[in-house]
Amino acid sequence: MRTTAAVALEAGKPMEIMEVNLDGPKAGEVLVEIKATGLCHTDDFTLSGADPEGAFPAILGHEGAGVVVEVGPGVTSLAVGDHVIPLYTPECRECEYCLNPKTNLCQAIRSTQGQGVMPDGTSRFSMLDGTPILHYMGCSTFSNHTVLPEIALAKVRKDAPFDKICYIGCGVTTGIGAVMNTAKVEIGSRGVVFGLGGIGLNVIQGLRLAGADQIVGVDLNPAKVEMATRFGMTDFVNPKDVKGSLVDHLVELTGGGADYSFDATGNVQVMRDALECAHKGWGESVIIGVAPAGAEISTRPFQLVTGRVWRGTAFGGARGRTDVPKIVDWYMDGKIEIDPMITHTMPLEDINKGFDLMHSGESIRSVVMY
Ligand code: NAD
Ligand code: AHE
Ligand code: ZN
Repeated sequence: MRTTAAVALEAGKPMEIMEVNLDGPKAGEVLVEIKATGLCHTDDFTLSGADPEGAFPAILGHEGAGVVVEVGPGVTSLAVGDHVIPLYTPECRECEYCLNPKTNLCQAIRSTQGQGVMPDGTSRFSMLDGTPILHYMGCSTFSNHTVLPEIALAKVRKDAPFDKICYIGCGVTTGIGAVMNTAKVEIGSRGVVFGLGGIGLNVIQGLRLAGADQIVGVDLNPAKVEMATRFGMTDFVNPKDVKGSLVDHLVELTGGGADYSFDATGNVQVMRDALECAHKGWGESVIIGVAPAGAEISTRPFQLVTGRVWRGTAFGGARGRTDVPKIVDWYMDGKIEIDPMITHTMPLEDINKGFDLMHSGESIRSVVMY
């Protein structure tokens, strides 16, 4: 079939909207019509050329929601008409990782996914002249139609709006999951969140759900304060306004240090500050942000010797086929809020403007509606 997609032809260039060829689903695969997709900073990171796994031409996008159009041979858990959310972290329920309760990092298709191809080693997308186009994070939601492995789709209820639940495909689940699944924050905790964007605001929402007593937000952009306060931030710190050490300031503000801190910026110096503002003896710092090729984190080992813990999280530690339908229920039941964070919507033709809004700091989440 033919479909319309935003194609990333090369790093650092705007995507181009074009008709592309899409082959039908092979064994174990599913053809999905994407109805809506969010724009995550990770898409921007890859488009910029900073992603060591970035390869072009590719169809980016990994925060979508849509409807099953066709299933390939052997698909048993999904049928035509089902509503689905693509999963960049699949859940095969069989691999060594899925069978270990300590991780959500299913590895069943990780190596081919990282190379931009389906598990059989080929791409379903091509240009009209036949040139192959790579998949991205196994999802490619910047295409109106896409093909995914069955294990990379969460089946969700049909009454949930696509233009909101697409955000559960990354940002919402990552932020709330980092608090609930990775940090396992206890009631009464003090948290510090660096970066009040599409992910950090969901960390804040998660901290409030977990019953944190203090939720400190740190961002260079004061325009983020209103939304962060709405979602539960109790104190705001703009590093530009702090005279002296940011870490010392945060330790003082939290009465000795954060029980839990989170980096949602992708900046390795911020990651260090996040670790070092954690409380001596027990503070835990969770890295969510994705850093550019070549970037490394560092701190004095003494920071860890004296009881701080540094950890990371992917997709908020969520097992997608199991957890994502539950998070959709939380949204539909009013336990979590999504709508205010979706500050802009646009047709696919304007997707590059959505990234401009991200760069200028005007948007929280932009959503493309097909
Ligand atoms: P975003 O652009 O919406 O938000 C980033 C925020 O960080 C902005 O508000 C910006 O002003 C702030 N910021 C930038 N530099 C800062 C600094 N030095 N100090 C304080 N604040 C600063 O991005 P997003 O979509 O929320 O993504 C955030 C990060 O999380 C990105 O690195 C993204 O790649 C990563 N991410 C990781 C996962 C995962 O599974 N680990 C999932 C989604 C996104
Ligand atoms: N390709 C990058 C790594 C990118 C990365 O860490 N991705 C996160 C999800 S970000 C979603 O917005 C993730 O899931 N990581 C685990 C994994 O297996 O990719 C690089 O540095 O090579
Ligand atoms: Zn993302």
